[in-house]
Amino acid sequence: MSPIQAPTLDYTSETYKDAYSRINGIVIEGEKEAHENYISLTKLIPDYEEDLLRLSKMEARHKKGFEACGRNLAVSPDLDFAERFFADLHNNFQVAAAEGKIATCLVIQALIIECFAIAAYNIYIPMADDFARKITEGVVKDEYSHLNFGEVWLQENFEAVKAEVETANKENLPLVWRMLNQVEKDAKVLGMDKDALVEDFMIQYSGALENIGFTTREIMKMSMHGLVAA
Ligand code: PL3
Ligand code: FE2
Ligand code: FE2
Ligand code: FE2
Repeated sequence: MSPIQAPTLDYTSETYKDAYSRINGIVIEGEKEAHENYISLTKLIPDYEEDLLRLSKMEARHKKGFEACGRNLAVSPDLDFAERFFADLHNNFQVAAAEGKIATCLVIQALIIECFAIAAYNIYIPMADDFARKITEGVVKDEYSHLNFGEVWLQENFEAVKAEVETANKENLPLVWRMLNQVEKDAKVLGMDKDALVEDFMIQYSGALENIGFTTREIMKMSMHGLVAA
């Protein structure tokens, strides 16, 4: 159907389905944790409770959409793998939430995880089967609005939270790099290139830091902290 679809991908092959079981598990778990994280944030930012609940509902819908993508290919998502994949980021979010660190929570969920999702979904869309492509196109539009929520709050509170954002970046960006290395092989089977993922992530993420108020010089320095672990 789609002229840009790679002709070499066989969505019914065991190789494709095996890789898809882990990637599909990751996105299902990622959407589930995003749903929970936005609910946790309602306690920390009660002024935005209504918005945050709306975001959390979108995440629950995304999860359902990706579950359908797996079912459509007769793949069972590997959720145990996915839980381990997110464990460190998830733990950092929960520690920050317990300490009332709003900026850290927003850096982890609304900036890092959403930029990771936007990059992954954008790279996946041209390679996806017809069913998953339609679902993912709808999802990625929502993810931009989640990123925007974080940008706006952090920008409005920039002077007060600047140092906390820098620390959260330093502690969490290296985790994303490790996660990218962990999915590289499976992503390749789905027709997704790691360099393209990294590039798209960095474009989204540095754009977000710029919107929040960081200078180009500061953004370069903050990006280096991620690369250290690569
Ligand atoms: C937030 O709304 C969602 C969080 C999901 C995180 C997704 C990370 C995906 C990394 C794996 C790369 C392959 C993507 C394939 C898309 C189906
Ligand atoms: Fe989502
Ligand atoms: Fe999201
Ligand atoms: Fe430094």
